[in-house]
Amino acid sequence: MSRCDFKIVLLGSEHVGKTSLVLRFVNCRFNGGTPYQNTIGAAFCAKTMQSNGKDFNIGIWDTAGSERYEAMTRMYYRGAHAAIVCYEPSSLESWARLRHWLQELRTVEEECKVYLCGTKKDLLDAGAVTREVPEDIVATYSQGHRGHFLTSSKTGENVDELFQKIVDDCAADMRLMKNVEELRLQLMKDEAIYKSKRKDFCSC
Ligand SMILES: Nc1nc2c(ncn2[C@@H]2O[C@H](COP(=O)(O)OP(=O)(O)O)[C@@H](O)[C@H]2O)c(=O)[nH]1
Ligand SMILES: [Mg+2]
Repeated sequence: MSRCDFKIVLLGSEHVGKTSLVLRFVNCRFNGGTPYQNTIGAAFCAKTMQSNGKDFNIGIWDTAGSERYEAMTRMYYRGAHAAIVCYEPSSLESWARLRHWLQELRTVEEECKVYLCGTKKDLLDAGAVTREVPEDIVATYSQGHRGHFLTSSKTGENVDELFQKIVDDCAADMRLMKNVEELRLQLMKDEAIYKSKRKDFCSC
């Protein structure tokens, strides 16, 4: 089974920590020492996760974030089941951009489950940066969405929790699960047809 059951997209300003979040989650590592590498267009990762004892393949699209690539980014969040919209609590600019993505998502992908993610928690905890985005404003905005997580890709804090909540929410969504089951059945039928055809033509 190679196709994805759930499609997750990461949105947010450049440098906010989207790629680091995906790398921490998928590879359990953090590349703090390496120079910043801008994501071009988007990158894709896949991982198998469990919810309620069942396996699900999740596909994660990490987008570029810069305005330069905005039209392209739209292509990636079309059909997404969930979106992680990132901001840095120490940057009002990144919060303004998050609000922009929330508006976009609401108009384009009504069904998409939205999760707000404040990044680089370790820097806040260590006092290396100061919070600029007030907590009460974040709480107000979070109410209309599936949740808010304050994560650190450096320590890993709350990263697995965020992705697990997404998979649990998707797995509990009856309408979405109906589509997943139908697609799985179709895939099994297609595979069976392909295998029987290959057997017919195989001369060995
Ligand atoms: N201390 C710390 N730095 C982070 C964290 N996440 C990302 N960074 C750093 O922030 C910069 C931008 O991260 P990146 O993931 O490339 O951001 P993107 O442009 O949103 O994909 C990089 O230098 C990362 O090392 C974090 O949780 N803690
Ligand atoms: Mg990136």
